[in-house]
Amino acid sequence: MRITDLSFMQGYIRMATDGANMGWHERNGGNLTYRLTAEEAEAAAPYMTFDKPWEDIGVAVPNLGGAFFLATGSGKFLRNVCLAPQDNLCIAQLNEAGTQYRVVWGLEQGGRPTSEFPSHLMNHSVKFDVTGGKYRVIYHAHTPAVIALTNVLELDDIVWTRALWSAMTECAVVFPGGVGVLPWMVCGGAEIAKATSELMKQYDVAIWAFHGTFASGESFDTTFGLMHCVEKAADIYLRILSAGGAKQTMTTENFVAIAALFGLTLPEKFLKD
Ligand code: 2HA
Ligand code: ZN
Repeated sequence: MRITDLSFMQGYIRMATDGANMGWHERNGGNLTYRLTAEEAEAAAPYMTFDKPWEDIGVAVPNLGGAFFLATGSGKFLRNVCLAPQDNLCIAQLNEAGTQYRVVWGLEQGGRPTSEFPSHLMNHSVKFDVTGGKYRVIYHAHTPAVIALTNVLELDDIVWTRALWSAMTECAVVFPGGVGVLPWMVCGGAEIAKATSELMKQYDVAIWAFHGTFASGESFDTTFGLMHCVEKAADIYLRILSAGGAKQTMTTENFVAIAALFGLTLPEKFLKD
């Protein structure tokens, strides 16, 4: 038995590999964090050491005090995760106040958690509260169609949600809450962390202009599926624009019918033609 045989490790490694194969993780682009369950932390405990120093996170996430996160290493390539998880990933434990972390496993060649660790933790913190602890995954990817579309579509939640929903019938079912959009901001800092986590109070998806996508979910499967769906819809929408624009498209009535079929509540602000 190795730590990498544990199912949460396998799930993480598969998702990192799938994302890299999708073309979303050039070089060290993108990052993924997962909040372990108490049982998973216990199963991983024999492989952990507790001798590394505590480091400041830069933000405070008191509701996540004591939690363990599996995270990408800063500057590490998601493509390499499957070859050497112990060098490219780490498990970080938070202190009880949720202000500091220490690496308890991984990064065996040195390093620290992803530069977006403050963003990830603030988003985990918000999602922990709004989902009653159900959501465990935060995923950031450099999704090419979304990035391209941020150059041509107005950077507005309503404009983006309608565009993506109308690209493909499935979208309103996969992200009924819609998507939030941020203007370009410096990445890796507390500012973008705060702005993204504000969006995460209402959305599972945040678009970062000229940069990529942040997504959150309950499991590796649903979070990867969400990222995939958003990126595919953006790609379809770009093709529509490239073909000269839509001659006909889905209507508010169509979305209302989808919501009724699947028992979903779509926010009012997205239901205006
Ligand atoms: O991990 O994607 O936003 C590299 C990045 C920073
Ligand atoms: Zn990025």
